[in-house]
Amino acid sequence: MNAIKSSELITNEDGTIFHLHLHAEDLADNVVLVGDPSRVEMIASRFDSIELTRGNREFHTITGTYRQKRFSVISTGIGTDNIDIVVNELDALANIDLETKQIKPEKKALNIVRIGTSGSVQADVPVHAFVISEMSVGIDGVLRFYQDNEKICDAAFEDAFVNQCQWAPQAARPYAVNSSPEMVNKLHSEGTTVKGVTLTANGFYGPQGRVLRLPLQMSGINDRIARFRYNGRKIVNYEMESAAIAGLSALMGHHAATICLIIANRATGDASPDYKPYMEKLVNYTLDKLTR
Ligand code: R1P
Repeated sequence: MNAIKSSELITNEDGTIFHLHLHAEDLADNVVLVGDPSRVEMIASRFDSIELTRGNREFHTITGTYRQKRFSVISTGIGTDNIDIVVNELDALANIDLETKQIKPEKKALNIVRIGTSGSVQADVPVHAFVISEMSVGIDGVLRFYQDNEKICDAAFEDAFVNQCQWAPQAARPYAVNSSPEMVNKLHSEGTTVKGVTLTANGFYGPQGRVLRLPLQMSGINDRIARFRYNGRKIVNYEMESAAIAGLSALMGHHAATICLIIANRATGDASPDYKPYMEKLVNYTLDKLTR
């Protein structure tokens, strides 16, 4: 097979991959993704041992061991544009020889869990709830650039969403994609976590229905999103990464899911006065689940 061109798979002088600045051996098979770079250190402070700390732009990595399991915690910054970078580079580290730029004959599957913050769109899913994204609906369009995206998406769900929410025809068609069911089951505890559908937006203000000075193209969209129902499913929360993580991971053969802390409720107008202690609880909960 031909090698991938250097312009397509860029490596740095030291042989690390372009944005993450990691060598293949720096990456653990168990990956925790977070948006906020400061969350990387907070999570790694629980580790029994740390073998590597690396940072470039918003992408900070700490690899270490927690309860005898090797983890890499990596910050992605905000948005699915960054997720396109991070998940492609994680996959390249796992499945492409960075020296020869040849795809390795044996495929490696990574376990990827995003621990994030998000906003609830349902009045009965309150601030400080833990929400697991069983399915994510991406309104960002990133997954649509990859061949066979429609094979892993639920077109009937997408049609129902577009119709019920009166989605603007000039906006990208939303893509509905499942998380890894095994990972969702591993993370879920009845009574502690809520499983649901997460809406992944490509912006924080207009794309999540917030009005400051500019009126919205899709006026009243959040009410329609909250009322949307399909096959007993509803949208629970908004954030900005889950759908691209789930979609790219599904196409590449990795096992991914997202678990988020609700820090604001868009339906009731509540916001957490201080979400940090609850994020610590969510991190403890998730690491415990991942090492059982
Ligand atoms: C927006 O403030 C950011 O917070 C949420 C959104 O998805 C977006 O990245 O997640 P994180 O707290 O993980 O960054």
